[in-house]
Parts: sequence; C-alpha cells; structure tokens
Amino acid sequence: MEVSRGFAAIRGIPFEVIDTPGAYSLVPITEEERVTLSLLLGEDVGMVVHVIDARNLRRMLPLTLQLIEAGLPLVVDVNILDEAERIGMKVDIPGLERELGVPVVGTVLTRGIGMDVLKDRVAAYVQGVTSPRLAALRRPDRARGA
Ligand SMILES: Nc1nc2c(ncn2[C@@H]2O[C@H](COP(=O)(O)OP(=O)(O)OP(=O)(O)O)[C@@H](O)[C@H]2O)c(=O)[nH]1
Ligand SMILES: [Mg+2]
Repeated sequence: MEVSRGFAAIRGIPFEVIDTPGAYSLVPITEEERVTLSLLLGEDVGMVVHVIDARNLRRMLPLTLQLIEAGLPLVVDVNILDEAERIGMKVDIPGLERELGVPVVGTVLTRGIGMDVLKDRVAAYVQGVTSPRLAALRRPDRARGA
C-alpha cells in the first residue's frame, strides 16, 4: 500500500504532507481504507485535505460527513471540476460550504486551477486554530491521539 510523505511550506508554514490511499468510508472495508483510517486516527494529524471527485459527490460525501463527525480539522477540495463541467454538472461550492460548515474549495488540480485558494484556506485554517483538536496538537504538552 502506497503512502507518500513529504515536506512542504504552504504560505510560509512548514507541513509534513501525507498522501493516503483512496477511501470512501471511515469504517474500513478495503485495505486502502484500513491504512487511511489508522493514519487519520493514529497520527498527530494537524488537518485533513479531503479531495473529492466533483463527478461523484454522492459517493464521496458520506466520508466527508464521517470526517466532520470524527472532529478532524478539515478542508474539502472538490476536484476534477473540468470533467464535471464537461458532462454538464455544476457544483455549488459556497452552498456546499454553508451546508457542511467546513471550508470547501473547487479545483482542477491537473491544471493547477484553485491551488492558490486551497493553499490560502489551509494556511488560514491552521493559523485560525478553530478546531479543539488542532489546538490540542499545538500545545507543547500534547498527548498522542489527543
Ligand atoms: N481532468 C482532470 N483530471 C484530474 C484532475 N485531478 C486529477 N486528475 C486525474 O485523475 C487521475 C487520478 O489522480 P490521482 O491523483 O491518482 O487520484 P487519487 O485520488 O490519489 O487516487 P487514489 O490514490 O488511487 O485514490 C489521474 O489520471 C489524474 O491526472 C482534474 O482536476 N481534472
Ligand atoms: Mg492517491
């Protein structure tokens, strides 16, 4: 199972970036989902960028809701908007953001479209410390899994 790790500075903030295998549920059925679940719950995750396929929102959103319920600090990235548009689908990004109550951005990552907004939202989220989990992670005396 391929889990890639790397380091990136986003708006001057250093991040370790972990790319998890594709998953559709926090109740793991596939091996990919098992690996993703243990990464999300077992590591000091500062925040989660949940990349979902704009053409398959119905299949993706249950996991989005599970991530929100799990209290993970989340930014949702609705990607592949180009293909969605090509088949006549229009995604209401601000509407989705209102309904979900977490930041939502739209992207076409193969062409870098929306990347700037995504970086801005990630940096703003981390600086805002809006989530108790993230606040706990930032405490010097933090406990693992807090
Ligand atoms: N048209 C289009 N294709 C995209 C976009 N983003 C990614 N792709 C393509 O989608 C395919 C899958 O991309 P990946 O980055 O492997 O997707 P993934 O979600 O990491 O896949 P898993 O790790 O297998 O779950 C690749 O062929 C990408 O080039 C996009 O915004 N538009
Ligand atoms: Mg992948």
